[in-house]
Amino acid sequence: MASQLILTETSAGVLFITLNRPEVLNSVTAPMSGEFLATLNRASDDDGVRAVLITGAGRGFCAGQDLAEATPAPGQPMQDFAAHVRKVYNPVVRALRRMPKPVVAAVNGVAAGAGASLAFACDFIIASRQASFIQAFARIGLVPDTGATFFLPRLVGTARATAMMMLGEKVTAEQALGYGMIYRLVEPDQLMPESRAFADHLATQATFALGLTKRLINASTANDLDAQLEAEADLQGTAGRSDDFQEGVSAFLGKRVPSFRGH
Ligand code: T3D
Repeated sequence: MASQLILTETSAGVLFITLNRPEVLNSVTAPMSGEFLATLNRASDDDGVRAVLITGAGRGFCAGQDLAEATPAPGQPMQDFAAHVRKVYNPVVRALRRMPKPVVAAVNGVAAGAGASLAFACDFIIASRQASFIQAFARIGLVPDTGATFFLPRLVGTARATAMMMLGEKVTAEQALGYGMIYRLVEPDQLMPESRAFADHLATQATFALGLTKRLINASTANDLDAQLEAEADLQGTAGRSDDFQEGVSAFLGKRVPSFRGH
């Protein structure tokens, strides 16, 4: 069923997801997160979806937790944030990382708190020159969550990650490119055309192997070298049995462009 909180559209193998609460910079409520998770889970199981593109409606990408929702009504107890993070945010991060196809974040504006973390959990970040990234948690006396303490040090190194997470300062898209935090920086009016073209390209590639590659990237964060070499050998065996591999080699030898079907 269509939701107003999460807009979706599928075209040529790309699932296009728009976080849609523009009046509050797409800050996240529990119902919105539930819709987002269900959408990601459906995409994960749908062979017709070969790439996912996520953006925000209006001038923001996502401002993290909706702070109005997080604030108890007068006389009511504070909600249990541990339970909330486990229920609302952690499953989304797992769904993004387990998605067996590439996920692109097209960051159109500010990405703050858990909104920045969501972008970091994607495989590619393409950012508009108007985008920015803020580890807003420190500003309100919370700790970074939604995977920020996992992804950010790996993306930018411990020194910059620590500064971002402890100071809560705005990092511009241009700085983010220099830090290696994002894949590509584009002019605002080019964000969606370029991101769509990029996702369209990804959706024509060897999706099955890309999904296995993502598994290896995930595993590399915990494995030692021997375990990682073994995982590569194992999944190379799996990739080598795929139709896409047959097609890739046949196209190479035939000096033609491959036509991958994603399995
Ligand atoms: O609940 C739990 O389980 C804990 C988990 C927490 C995870 C988290 O994500 S914690 C971090 C939450 N996010 C923030 O602290 C960011 C709050 N927002 C801001 O600091 C600023 O809005 C921005 C720096 C992101 C952007 O600033 P600016 O000046 O461009 O926009 P603005 O005027 O502040 O915001 C525009 C509107 O969006 C405004 O509403 P209004 O005044 O027009 O009616 C503002 O209140 C609303 N808004 C922005 N962020 C949120 C929000 N409303 C609710 N929650 C927000 N996070």
